[in-house]
Amino acid sequence: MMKTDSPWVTDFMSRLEAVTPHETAFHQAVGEVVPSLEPVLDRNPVWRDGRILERLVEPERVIEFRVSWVDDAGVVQVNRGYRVEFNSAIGPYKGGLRFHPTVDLGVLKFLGFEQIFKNALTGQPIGGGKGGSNFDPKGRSDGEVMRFCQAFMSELFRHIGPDTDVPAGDIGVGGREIGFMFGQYKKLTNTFTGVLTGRSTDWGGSLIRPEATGYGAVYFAAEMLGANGSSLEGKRCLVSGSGNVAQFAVEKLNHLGAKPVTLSDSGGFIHDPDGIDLEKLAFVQDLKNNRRGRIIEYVEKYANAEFTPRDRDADHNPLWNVPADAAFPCATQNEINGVDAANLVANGCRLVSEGANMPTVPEGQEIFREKGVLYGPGKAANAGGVAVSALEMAQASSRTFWSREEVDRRLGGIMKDIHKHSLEAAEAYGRTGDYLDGSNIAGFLKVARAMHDQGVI
Ligand code: NDP
Ligand code: 2IT
Repeated sequence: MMKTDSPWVTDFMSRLEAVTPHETAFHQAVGEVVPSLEPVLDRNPVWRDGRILERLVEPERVIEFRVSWVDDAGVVQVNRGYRVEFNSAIGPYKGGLRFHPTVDLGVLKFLGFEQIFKNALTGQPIGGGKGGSNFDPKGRSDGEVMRFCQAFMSELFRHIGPDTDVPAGDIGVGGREIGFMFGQYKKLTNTFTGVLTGRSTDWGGSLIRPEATGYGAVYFAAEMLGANGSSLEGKRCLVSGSGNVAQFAVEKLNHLGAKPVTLSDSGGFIHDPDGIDLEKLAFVQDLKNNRRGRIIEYVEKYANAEFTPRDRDADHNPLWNVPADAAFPCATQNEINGVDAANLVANGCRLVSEGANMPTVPEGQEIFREKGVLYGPGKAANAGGVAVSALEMAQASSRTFWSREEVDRRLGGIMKDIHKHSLEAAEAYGRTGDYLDGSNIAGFLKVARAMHDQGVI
């Protein structure tokens, strides 16, 4: 939780922790939001009396299920599947599916909770949800991934629908997995609908959806810099991760004249002081998306780059100690701790735009705040992905599809609006220039009004 002197915040959090023991990631996500909302509830006692916040931290529904499947060796495997249908006040549940061995209910509740605010910020009619499994796709054949996805959807299909709950990708779930899950949904229901987003453009997907999260995080950074009379031109940038979000952040940074110099995966990070240009990015995309290789292979191809293996026992991640002007964490939660945040600032980093969800621990956020770093929290900065998912829903249901330029133009407009509304909300509640408070408040206002309008349900 952010540092607070407020007895109300402390009391709210201790009651939440008492009824949700062990869900530490969820406590962290709620603890980031509640201090921002105190002045909002003070000014709107009707929401306090209506216990809007108490209702908001309780998912409307949690589905947990067994996923059994047979691997290539003929061995029966058992995983656990989940869908957290968190809040439908402003639209059908919407949010990704994560396949990663660290997935548990606490992780999915953190992601689902953040999704409510993020989706409200996009201005699109989508509620908040998240799901996934502790299945680890690493090292699995295409056939194994297909059988897992089919087994997962054989239960999930009865809970979702294009007007009910619309999942998409997240860590470990990309175009391949969406294809297998869509195929199984279609077979079980005999319907061809927009039940999942991130589909191939050959069968109902939107152009720019693969690019949208990474592009959006860079557009958000450009907005923050623009509001301060600066730009990304010539800026050295640290990017973590090497998956969907990281790849398209690197692409857009190149388009805007910046110089991305790092990428990572769970094995370590590469530093290329010459910059990761579009040709090098194409190598990474082939490596990661087609050959499913490791980022260490980058340094075999590009001799000027250096690889640093991950040291799980270290108190900091040396990626964040590379001197740079800006940082784009695009891997996973809690990848920037207090030491990392201090290192970034000490080395001249003046901007952080979060492509990942909750990549910075509260102590790190506090450091960015104190040092005046332009800090774009994930729920604002990475909202471009789900925003284009909502545009995919609109296109699919009207059976009309837009050009790349049209979707990209809308994405740019949405990121601009999120930036503006976050700043306006921060200003209105006495937190001038604070994007963390501003995005929490702007997202909450819309959901709170909708929950109030719809009565106690
Ligand atoms: P991918 O699976 O495509 O890529 C994830 C990347 O992060 C990989 O390089 C992976 O390395 C690395 N990574 C994952 N977990 C860890 C870990 N525990 N420690 C170190 N590295 C790790 O996922 P995405 O790019 O889609 O997602 C990245 C982040 O962006 C996540 O936080 C996700 O929630 C967020 N996000 C994604 C959106 C989307 O549209 N896809 C939208 C908004 C946010 P390795 O392969 O070695 O595991
Ligand atoms: O965290 C996220 O916003 C996503 N993984 C994307 C969700 C979506 O429905 O596109």
